Amino acid sequence: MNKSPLCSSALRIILGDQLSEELSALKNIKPEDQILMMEVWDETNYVPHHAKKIAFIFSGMRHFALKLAEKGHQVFYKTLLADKAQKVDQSLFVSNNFNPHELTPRSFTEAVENFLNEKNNSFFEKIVITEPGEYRVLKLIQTWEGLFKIPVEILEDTRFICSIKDFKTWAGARKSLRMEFFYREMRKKTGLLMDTDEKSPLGGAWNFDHDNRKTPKDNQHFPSELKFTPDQVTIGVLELVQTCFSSAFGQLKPFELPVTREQALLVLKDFIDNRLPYFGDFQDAMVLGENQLFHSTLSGYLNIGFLSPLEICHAAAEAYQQSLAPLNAVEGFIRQIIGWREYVRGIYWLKMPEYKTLNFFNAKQPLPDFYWTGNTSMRCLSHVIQMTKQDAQSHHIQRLMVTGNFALLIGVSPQEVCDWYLAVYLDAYEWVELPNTLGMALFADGGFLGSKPYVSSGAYIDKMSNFCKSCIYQVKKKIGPEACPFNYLYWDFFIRHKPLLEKNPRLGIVYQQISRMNLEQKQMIQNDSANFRQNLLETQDFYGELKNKN
Ligand code: FAD
Ligand code: DLZ
Repeated sequence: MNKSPLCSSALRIILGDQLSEELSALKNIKPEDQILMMEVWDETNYVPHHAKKIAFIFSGMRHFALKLAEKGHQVFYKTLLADKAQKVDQSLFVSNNFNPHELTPRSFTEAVENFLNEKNNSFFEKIVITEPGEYRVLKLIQTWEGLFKIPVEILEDTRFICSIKDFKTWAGARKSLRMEFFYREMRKKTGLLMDTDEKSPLGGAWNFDHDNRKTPKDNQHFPSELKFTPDQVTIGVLELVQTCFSSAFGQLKPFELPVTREQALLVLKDFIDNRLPYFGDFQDAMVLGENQLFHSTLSGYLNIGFLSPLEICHAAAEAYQQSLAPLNAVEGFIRQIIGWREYVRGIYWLKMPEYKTLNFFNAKQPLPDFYWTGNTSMRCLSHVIQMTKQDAQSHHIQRLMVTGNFALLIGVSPQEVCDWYLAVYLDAYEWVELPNTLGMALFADGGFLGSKPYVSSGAYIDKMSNFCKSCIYQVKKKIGPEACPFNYLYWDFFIRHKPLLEKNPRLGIVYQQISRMNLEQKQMIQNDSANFRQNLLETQDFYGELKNKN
């Protein structure tokens, strides 16, 4: 777009998950440039976000705006209830104005338009923005040049190790896009945990997962979490969220999360010192009353921009060099970040927008209500959902093998499941949530991301957790009203989807076992499963219903 500006200043826009001073949209910023940040309604309700997530993002945004202003930048900020953006200074976030102007802009586009209208038509030479994390937002930004008649520069998000373009090149050259091969490329690229020849992995192997997956003992001690007392800025946000999102999912308080880079760095240090050494051993373990175990809980702080993936990985690698953490833990942890995290982002941008619509199993069951309430007699599900309501966090195996596993087994519509995950977790933005949910947990992409569906019977949950001991269902029973529903649902899943799955080479053993079942066994599995799904639709609680009948 050709435009001869009267002024040479740029409007630099920062989105709610771009809170990093290293952001490409802030590179080479000039004193006359202006920064715009916006709290807008449309971003708070495209899914019904957890109250803690909204507060975390708003408080993070406000603290970041103050930091940039303190550094001398001209920062303008639109709070949720204000009709226009105001220049940021210490007083802006002190009190809330709960009398919103009728015309409060609802979307990023409206808020930018309002801001531009306030200025002289030719005030800005261009808009500069870092590529967003969601396809939906990218499409919106791409309309701005036409709408506002001003050039819009969309810059690469250099917070990632692998650019979208480089991932496409990597993917284009191969038939199979397995994460493990991508991960090896990232190890070589970053030099993390590489031998002195820069080609071979430290310790002689790329992956030490066979040393992981232990179950904790009953008296296992888990380090307590770091907690932060809300300051005045956060208190203002909590008041706002309490007033405007009073029926939002999840507990807003206590709110003890880090809301600045400095606080997130303390969480990183705490993880490296106290959890990393055991991260590998207990990566897949689940324990009643515990949400974090030896996980880092860094995803939310990483995805919002407080921390960078490389600084986290270097801190972990340094702990290994100093003999403070074993290789299986450090390698496993680094793989999650430079492997899985970068890989799922690559898949998202490679496959959108079609990816979001995939439904390999044609699953249509609605999401059970108890995903929002936690009220179910299945102990594993009630534990994970209650913890999610409390913290807006849950570790990987809880998301994959409890809530994800169950949704896949009963055949919930992938789009409903994805919306739930996008809403309830602090770290959820579509670029990372969608491939994990639709691809990894639900196999709705038919095996593009994973080679077989991640489903399990109750035995796996029993092995990795202490949930089953206090559940009213019996994990050892396979059939009948007292049997753990995961048991018959597991076999029913494979029987129902035989035409789609039986040729999968990784499922040969499963279908051999099914072929050894007699007709009656199969019939019982299918009957119990059909009853279970029907009861879920009607009563939300299978066990209670059956007990009443018996
Ligand atoms: P740790 O176990 O300490 O792992 C370290 C870091 O590795 C994490 O902080 C995270 O940045 C990264 N990581 C680990 N696994 C993955 C993965 N599969 N994909 C991407 N990054 C990974 N992660 C999100 O960040 N946002 C999401 O919205 C999200 N949705 C998920 C939905 C489902 C159904 C599943 C199965 C997984 C999802 N994950 C998501 C991945 C993973 O569960 C979380 O990153 C992890 O639980 C965050 O906790 P943590 O920081 O303690 O992780
Ligand atoms: C998730 C979220 C919420 C709740 N609110 C805002 C907001 O008011 N302003 C903002 O800039 N971003 C918000 N976000 C994050 C965005 O919805 C979106 O996920 C990211 O910008 C990724 O494109």
